[in-house]
Amino acid sequence: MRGVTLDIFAMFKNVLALVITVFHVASSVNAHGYVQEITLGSTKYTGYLPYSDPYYNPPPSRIVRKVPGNGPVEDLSLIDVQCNGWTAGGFTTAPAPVFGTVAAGSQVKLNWTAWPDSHKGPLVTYMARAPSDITKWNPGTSAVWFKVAQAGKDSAGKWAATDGLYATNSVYTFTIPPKLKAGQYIIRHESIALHSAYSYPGVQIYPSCIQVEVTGSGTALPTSFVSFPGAYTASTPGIVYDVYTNTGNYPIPGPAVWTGGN
Ligand SMILES: *[C@@H]1O[C@H](CO)[C@@H](O)[C@H](O)[C@H]1NC(C)=O
Ligand SMILES: [Cu+2]
Repeated sequence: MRGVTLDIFAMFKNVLALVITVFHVASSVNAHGYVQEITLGSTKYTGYLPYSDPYYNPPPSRIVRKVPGNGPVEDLSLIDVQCNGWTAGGFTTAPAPVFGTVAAGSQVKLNWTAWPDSHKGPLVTYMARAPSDITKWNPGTSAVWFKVAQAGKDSAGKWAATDGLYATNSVYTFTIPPKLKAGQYIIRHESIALHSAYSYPGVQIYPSCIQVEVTGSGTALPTSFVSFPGAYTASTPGIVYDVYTNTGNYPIPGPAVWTGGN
């Protein structure tokens, strides 16, 4: 009799654990996000889809480096912050097998999955020039990144990652610097969510690395670079920020945008 009672109790515990797990997975699917589609000039590319691509054999060839899911990177000291990895879960990102083509000076459109309203913050975009075949290049901790675009909080208090995306069907647009020298580049685009950023750790980084070949006759290259990890630390302006009470300007983290000799 006593044994039966214990078994029922154990069963109840297992069911409860399952319910909690399913709920947790379901809620994390609803939250967060990633770039699901990229338009380079007029050509559309499907992004890396973390909830379906890994289940195909062979996996589809994407121009976006693989990501573990739709979750954030919170430890700014890890390589995870570069192209979205999950070291703690055994997931490291890697070069993608192919790249897209885009002319210098043309527009890049980045289509985000539904972005939660609580995740207010900026959208920031960097590039890094590949010294060799981009499908084999890992920048590691080298300082190779320069900022090409950023959008934070406007004077009306509207945020790029929420209000901005809601106004454009979740598509963020930036321009490849018109005079940028031709070659292969990684575009590192990120959403920085500030809902827990009142102290560090707390800020949530959602990076995405897109491989492109830039064409054109430009000759310009920047002269100063940052690294990921490295560019952001707990003391970088804009990494710790109370989004609920701070009605002033928001300092977007990282260096100034490279104007590309425009
Ligand atoms: C964004 O991508 C999704 C998935 O491919 C697509 O259904 C949606 O129409 C795209 N949005 C825009 C504005 O192109
Ligand atoms: Cu989230």
